Amino acid sequence: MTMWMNFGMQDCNSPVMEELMFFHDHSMTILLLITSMIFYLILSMMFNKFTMLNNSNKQNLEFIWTVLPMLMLIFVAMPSMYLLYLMENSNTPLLTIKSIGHQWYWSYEYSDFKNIEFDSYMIPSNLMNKNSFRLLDVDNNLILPINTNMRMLVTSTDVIHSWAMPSLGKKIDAIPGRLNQIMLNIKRPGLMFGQCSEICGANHSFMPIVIESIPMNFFLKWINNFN
Ligand SMILES: [Cu+2]
Repeated sequence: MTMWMNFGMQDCNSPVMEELMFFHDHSMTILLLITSMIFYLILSMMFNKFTMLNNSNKQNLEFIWTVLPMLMLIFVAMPSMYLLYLMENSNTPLLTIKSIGHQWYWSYEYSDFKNIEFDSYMIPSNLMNKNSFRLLDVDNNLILPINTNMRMLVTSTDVIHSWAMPSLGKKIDAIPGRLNQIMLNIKRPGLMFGQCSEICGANHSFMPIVIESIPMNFFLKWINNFN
């Protein structure tokens, strides 16, 4: 049932994505009210014979129907601006991860530790397990701790890619010769799926991103046992 309720979208896994979802519901509510009112007005104008001659030169009426839509736009614009700044917000990160786009796979570096870097390739259909997610699973997941402020530095070695993770509300371009920064904070343990979001070449569809979020003590164990 949940799958149908959220139209196949993944559940929110970060505070920012949760706010984005609230904003979506808020603006859709306003949109629905406006649309139904317009629909009603169109119908009523089609089916009555009023000439509306009395509506010309009515200053008060014109003032109201100018100011009301303005107020509605402000009620949409204010939370939108707030979210725009919230998404760019950066606070002191405890961990930095570098994500590098290649044609056509991602590689990750944990620069806070020694020699922790790996490539993350999609698992092709002929090598899938029965429980694999087709075109989404990778051989090496990006392992991240939960409830931790993290900084992701995104770049590319060849063409422009885009690192995107819908359930965290994150999408940032990976541009050769440039480091883009994005802040991550994951709320709960789980698997999250994303894809490259910039048409980057023949195998653009086949360079997915998988985050596996785990509690900090497990993360530290994973770091210690990495070789
Ligand atoms: Cu790409």
